[in-house]
Amino acid sequence: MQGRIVKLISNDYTVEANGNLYICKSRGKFRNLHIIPLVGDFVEFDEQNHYIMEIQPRMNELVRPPVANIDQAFLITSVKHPDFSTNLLDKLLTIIEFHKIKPIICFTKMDLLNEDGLEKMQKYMKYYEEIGYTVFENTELEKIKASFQNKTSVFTGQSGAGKSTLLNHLDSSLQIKTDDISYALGRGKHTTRHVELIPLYGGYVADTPGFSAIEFLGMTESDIRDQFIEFNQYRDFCEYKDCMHLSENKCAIKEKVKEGIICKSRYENYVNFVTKKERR
Ligand SMILES: Nc1nc2c(ncn2[C@@H]2O[C@H](COP(=O)(O)OP(=O)(O)OP(=O)(O)O)[C@@H](O)[C@H]2O)c(=O)[nH]1
Ligand SMILES: [Mg+2]
Ligand SMILES: [Zn+2]
Repeated sequence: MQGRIVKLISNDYTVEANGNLYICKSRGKFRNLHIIPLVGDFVEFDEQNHYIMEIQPRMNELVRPPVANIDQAFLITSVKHPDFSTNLLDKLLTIIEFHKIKPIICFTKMDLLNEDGLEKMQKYMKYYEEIGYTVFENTELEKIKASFQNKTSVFTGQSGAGKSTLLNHLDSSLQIKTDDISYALGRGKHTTRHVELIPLYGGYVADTPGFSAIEFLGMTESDIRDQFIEFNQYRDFCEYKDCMHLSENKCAIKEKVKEGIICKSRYENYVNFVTKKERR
């Protein structure tokens, strides 16, 4: 029978087929082939013995969160507790772009900002929108619901950013556990412990455990460079065809940063990502 893996807890895969759920095990042969079935996989399974038999080729897959066949990723980005980090957002954008998944930036906890903070955030939001990203606030529930239609979406972001809270607001019947204590202490504690695809508003949405750190797995320096989407329109004006926009002379990107057209924090994060060894 054909189905889709919608949940993984320990070694139990929940497979959905024609509206029914089957708890299945993975077959030993996958382990030998070094394939791990992922949430989001389309599979052939044995409904008598509850074994996953075959995995359909994947459109894409992420390591963190471990999900396959994703159309779009909501980068759930807290602006306070935990505080807004351009570094983290730009890192997530780079990784998601590299996997050819559409990023949707979704800011949370805007209500906790004072006037100054709000003004600063609005500037960032405008910038990310102008370079071509979809930007939501977690209060824009109708817009978010509409974007789920016929798509597989993942919610990803730092622990405590408000992923599960937003899902509960989108559908109050979900009642996913969220963390109040860690919020009071100002730190995340990984309230969500497993990945789960939830059918919602005509699509599937994955709630995932948050993270405290992520890495650029399998990406080269030029891979990282190429995901900074606003650089691409100027790069032909760099003196060197393969300019890395670092110490090269006559670099159009550095010029645009000086002119204030490319956001300084974006450029600084880029330099950080390509020059630091943190990702290897
Ligand atoms: N003030 C405010 N608090 C929020 C908002 N969104 C979430 N929170 C709070 O932030 C805390 C963490 O929220 P969660 O939804 O558990 O965060 P999460 O991203 O699911 O965290 P993990 O499951 O650990 O990855 C909870 O106490 C929420 O009530 C918001 O927009 N404003
Ligand atoms: Mg959660
Ligand atoms: Zn350059």
